[in-house]
Amino acid sequence: MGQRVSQPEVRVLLLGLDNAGKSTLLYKLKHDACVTTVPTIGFNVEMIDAKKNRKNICLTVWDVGGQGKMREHWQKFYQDTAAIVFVVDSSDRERMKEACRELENTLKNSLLRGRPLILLANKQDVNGALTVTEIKDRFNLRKMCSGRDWFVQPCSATTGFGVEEGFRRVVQMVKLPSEPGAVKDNIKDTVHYLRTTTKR
Ligand SMILES: Nc1nc2c(ncn2[C@@H]2O[C@H](COP(=O)(O)OP(=O)(O)OP(=O)(O)O)[C@@H](O)[C@H]2O)c(=O)[nH]1
Ligand SMILES: [Mg+2]
Repeated sequence: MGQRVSQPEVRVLLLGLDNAGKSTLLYKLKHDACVTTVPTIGFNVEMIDAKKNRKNICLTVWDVGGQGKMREHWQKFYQDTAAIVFVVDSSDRERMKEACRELENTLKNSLLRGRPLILLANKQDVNGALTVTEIKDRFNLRKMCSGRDWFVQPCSATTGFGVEEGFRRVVQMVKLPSEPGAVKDNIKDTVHYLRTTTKR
């Protein structure tokens, strides 16, 4: 417990349309379990330990409901977000445009400027699911993500394929509070950042 207090903490926001598989992913990652989910009204949050640059860090992963009415509340979660994980149901071709529109809206918000995006192309176990290349094209990600790092990871939350790889990418791409350009979400980290960056 005491150890966790000194661990850098980074906030990761899990977004995507309803039924994309966000909650299934979160529980697969946290408990390596295939949990039967119900649509999320509100949010789930889990803390996940990881290592970056040989340091222990803690990812606080916020999984916010993706139904239409819930999307109005997404922006309340943007503050202090270090990375956005946007989950897409790759088998739902009919809702690709809707997913693309929601992602575009999200990335426009100034609170998320420059934050890395990891797009999880979920449900790859379903026959006929769009491939990573097709998803990159449909979302026009090169254009949509200019000015930020981005990556598309194929995965299946139910089989577990690609899930850990996806979150390893998140850890790689996220900036720790002590790094330039990182989110400064508490005074201790801000003081540490100023001390280390002004040292000659
Ligand atoms: N075949 C398959 N089904 C999946 C996968 N991931 C999730 N599902 C199923 O998709 C449905 C929706 O999953 P959830 O995790 O509840 O979706 P969500 O994104 O959290 O949805 P909201 O909470 O409404 O935003 C469930 O029936 C899951 O079992 C996957 O990789 N493959
Ligand atoms: Mg959910």
